[in-house]
Amino acid sequence: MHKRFYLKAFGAMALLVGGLIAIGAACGGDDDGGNGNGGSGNADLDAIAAERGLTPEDMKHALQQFVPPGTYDDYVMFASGGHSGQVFAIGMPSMRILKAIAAFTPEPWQGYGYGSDLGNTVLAEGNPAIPEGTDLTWGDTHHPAISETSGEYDGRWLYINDRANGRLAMVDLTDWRTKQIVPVPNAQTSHGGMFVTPDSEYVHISSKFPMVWPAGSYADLTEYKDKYRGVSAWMKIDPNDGKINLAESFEIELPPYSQDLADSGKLISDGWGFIGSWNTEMATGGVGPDGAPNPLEAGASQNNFDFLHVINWKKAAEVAKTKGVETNGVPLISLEDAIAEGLIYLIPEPKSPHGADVDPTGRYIVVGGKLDPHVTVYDFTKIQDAIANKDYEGEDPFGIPILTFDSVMSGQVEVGAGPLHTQFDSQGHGYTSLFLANGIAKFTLGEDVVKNGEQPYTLIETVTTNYNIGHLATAEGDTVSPDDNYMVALNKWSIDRFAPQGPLHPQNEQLIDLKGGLGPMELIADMPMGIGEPHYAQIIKADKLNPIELYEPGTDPLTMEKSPYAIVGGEERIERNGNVVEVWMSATRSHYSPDIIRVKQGDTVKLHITNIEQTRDATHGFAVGMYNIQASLDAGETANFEFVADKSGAWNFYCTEFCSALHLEMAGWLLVEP
Ligand code: RUQ
Ligand code: CUA
Repeated sequence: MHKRFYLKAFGAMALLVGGLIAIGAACGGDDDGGNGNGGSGNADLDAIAAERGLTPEDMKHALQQFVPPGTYDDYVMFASGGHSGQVFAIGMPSMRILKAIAAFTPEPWQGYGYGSDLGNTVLAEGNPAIPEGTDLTWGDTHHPAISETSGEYDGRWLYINDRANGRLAMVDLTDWRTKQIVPVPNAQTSHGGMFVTPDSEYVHISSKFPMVWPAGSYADLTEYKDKYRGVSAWMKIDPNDGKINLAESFEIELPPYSQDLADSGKLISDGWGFIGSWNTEMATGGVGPDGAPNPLEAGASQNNFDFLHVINWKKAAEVAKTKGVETNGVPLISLEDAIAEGLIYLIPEPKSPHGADVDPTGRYIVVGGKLDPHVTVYDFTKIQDAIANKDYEGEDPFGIPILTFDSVMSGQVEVGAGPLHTQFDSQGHGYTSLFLANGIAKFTLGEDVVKNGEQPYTLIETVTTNYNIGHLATAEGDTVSPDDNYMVALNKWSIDRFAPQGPLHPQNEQLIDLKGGLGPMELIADMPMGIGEPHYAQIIKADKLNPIELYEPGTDPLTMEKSPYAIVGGEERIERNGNVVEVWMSATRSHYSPDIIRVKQGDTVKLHITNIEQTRDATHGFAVGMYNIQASLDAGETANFEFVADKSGAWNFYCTEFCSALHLEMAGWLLVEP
């Protein structure tokens, strides 16, 4: 019965595939062509499809996704890895994983955090000053933000937040390695606050749960309203190296709500930022033997409205210079000053909102309310009018003016159950993920951006996703000019989509074809992610990325400058100074020089290794058994290790990368004499 179906289907499929090939050959087109004209090779394709049990639809999807061996993807998706603490780079449309980039968590393959100074230094500098003695080797990545120029991704740097510890990491996209982790002062957790301003002036990060102020002090939850505070942090990006300059950053005190997803204004709303929130009830939970039956989820869902925070960051940057009070290394504007200076306003958002996303024109801000089947769209021009006219419907318990909902709301669309996050195309559409309804809804925005004869604020269609979608990302989606071809659904559950693997299933990233924004949305591929829990992703055109092929000889990747410890072949040496043994070593195919290091037990070993290769991909590893040391040294890189030789013995060190035919011979001895 199956056979008959397939055989029947293949006639149609052969025509379709034949047509696709013919069209591809004729015009390089990548769209689906319906009317095929047969052509050669169809018998082969039929046979393959029959053997593999593929339908014509499957064949079409395979062609839509296929990237031939040896050719490159059009896009790279940078996805967070959740509590893996990493960032994943994935080629699109092929959905091939290109790299796991270590950020907050030691990563063994590249040897990040296993003895060499790149990972060790970055991880150590990422430890917050308060509380003292904090030694973090784990983080929870959520929201990547690629640097921008004029509102377009420019492919230079990528920032990502640590949900757990209120930090951010900077990944240098010249070599796809993390170069800095910054603990955000006066914040303990962070969630949705990660975005870059349109010219990468600042990367914004806001707190998730408020913390006790001042940092390091203690207050019981009964003092939540008075002693706990949130923060909106504007971290200054150095335009030369992408690193954060804390002294030129600034922060604004926020009420102890749970600040949530946030987005940057752009074009007409450039200079402003928007932060959603929930738990304006300021509930603190309390279940179990200790408290009343008052779980946080119930306490935080009482109000019909929470607040979208509207922040004038360009003005705040000026105000910070005179009114900012240096607080743990960063100028902090008090809530009182922020209100007096007109830096902050609130807008009611219906029922436990989550996503807050600004459309490519900068005019519309779309908010999804987890417990409300609508998205609510606010109009920035109306917000400006309401601010100018002091059109307030009240103020919050902290004195922040609340703009009148009806004055700033532009439209609502019923999209389905559990709307979370919204992305956009350039055709005036929003795409909202529906966690509860398992899908993505496509709808139109306001009248000045709606196109193709469509009506504003109308649901156009939904596509099913599998399952429990969180974020979604469109190609170039957070820029002023999204591409209208690909969208990825980042699903939390996969249930029955992949071969069973025990109780834990992979996440499922699903590739959707948007067809130029003209639809219909077509789901074309599943991608299991069994190495982390991606939350958000940004998708950049691959040709905007400009990674180096090699390090200049003797480069320290941390500074991207020549290392003072770099050597060339012939300069290798070992020097002893008291109980410090310093080694300048070279690595090349297929040996280290020197390959015997003699020390006394208890000596401090300072090891500087230069990979003197200048051949693309000629990476060597360096691992010492029993010392937990492992690093990957890329061609041209100089890496430094420092350790105490506390275990006596004859310890073998070796190259962990299969670098050459004589890779096994690339080894040596660390002789630690008792
Ligand atoms: S959010 S749980 Cu990006 Cu929907 Cu983090
Ligand atoms: Cu060098 Cu293996």
